[in-house]
Amino acid sequence: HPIAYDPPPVPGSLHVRAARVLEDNWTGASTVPSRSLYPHQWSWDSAFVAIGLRHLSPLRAQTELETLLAAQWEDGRVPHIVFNPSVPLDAYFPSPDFWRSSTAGRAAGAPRTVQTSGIVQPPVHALAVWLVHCADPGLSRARGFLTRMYPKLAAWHRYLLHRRDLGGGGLASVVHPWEQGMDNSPCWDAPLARVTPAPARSFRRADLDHGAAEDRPTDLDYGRYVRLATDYRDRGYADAPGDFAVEDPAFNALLIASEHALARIAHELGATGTARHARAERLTSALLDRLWDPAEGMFFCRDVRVGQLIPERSVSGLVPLLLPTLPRETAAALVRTAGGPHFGLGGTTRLAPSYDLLGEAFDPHRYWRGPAWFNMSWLLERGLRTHGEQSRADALREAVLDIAGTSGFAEYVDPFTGEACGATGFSWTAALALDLLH
Ligand code: 9YW
Repeated sequence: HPIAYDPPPVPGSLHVRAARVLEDNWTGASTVPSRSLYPHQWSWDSAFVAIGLRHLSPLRAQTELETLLAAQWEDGRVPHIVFNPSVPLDAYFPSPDFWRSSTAGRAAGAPRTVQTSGIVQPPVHALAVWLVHCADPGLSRARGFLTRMYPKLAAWHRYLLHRRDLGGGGLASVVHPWEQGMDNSPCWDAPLARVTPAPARSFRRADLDHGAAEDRPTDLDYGRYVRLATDYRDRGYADAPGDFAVEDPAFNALLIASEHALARIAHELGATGTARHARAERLTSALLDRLWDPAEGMFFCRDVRVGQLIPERSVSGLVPLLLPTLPRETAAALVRTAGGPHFGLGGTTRLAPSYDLLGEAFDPHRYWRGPAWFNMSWLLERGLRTHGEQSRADALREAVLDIAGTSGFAEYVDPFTGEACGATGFSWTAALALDLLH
């Protein structure tokens, strides 16, 4: 009998395949986000990776965060990239010779032994440290994990709250689109338009060697990213109001969630943690005062230079749903907005799009201008569950697990179809799928 030909499925369960991605991307002390595109250690990637890795190896998860925090600057900042010295300089742009951390960052206390970038990324770290501790408290105590991490995390939050309150309203500002993590979000279009781009011939984009140009930011975006980073470096990474300063809802919501986590860590170490919970509540009030738009039912970015909200709907404006102490009506409005025409969750989209489906700049394949990213859906899944939306959370969880597997753990996907974009074998996609399996 002729046997119908069935292509062999990629072997292994989702768990086994996700674990293999993290194994392949492990360098011995940390995990690269992607072997091809991002061959160093990234800050918020490592936090998400550790959250998944804790289910495979609590020791590796602790090590991941320890490696990152070992590169912390004396002023408290945690750099967005820690460079691997064995990777050739031209493998990723901007490389260590662009940031020049050990010379340009000397006044800010950059480490001498390791090369880093000079900007930051969203503060997911205290949350990750706490979740990693909870996965194996015995190992964590035996290794003094929380005792060693606590002062570093406290200094990190102090840096953000003191050096980065550029708007004076109690929230942290980002000074570069790369800091917020959604590089080419349409939210940055207006503030970036004020920045004179660096000439295209003054740098070489290594990302285009590995990624499709139509899925990546444009050359004009890159010219502006380079200008902003160069100016910051040439100021010795001093935090004075510059051309770009934005208060972002996701960045600040993650800071608040991490402040609550830091309170739990303090409590575990024998303090009360009360002052930290109180600080998180003050930050939550500031977030509501400065970034909430009741008419639109979501949070917006604030352009600190002009003192106004930026009228672009980004998934970032839904992320505060993560916060358990958000007022009930605020959480309910966010759930409605997520399921409404701008984000389509549970309707037209399978995962949360990074940007407004009805926005003029929407593009389902271009990076942070529409595609769905797994860390955003993971945060929303947590938020839905936190606010009692179990069936919506279950549906989102199912979609994340399904699309993580079928896309080969893609970096980002078409929000309607789940089609893979960017790199595959992407670490936080694998890690967060693993976390949702547990
Ligand atoms: C780049 C590593 C990083 C993420 C960012 C994402 C992308 C780097 O990759 O930026 O060169 O474009 O936007 O959030 O941390 O995965």
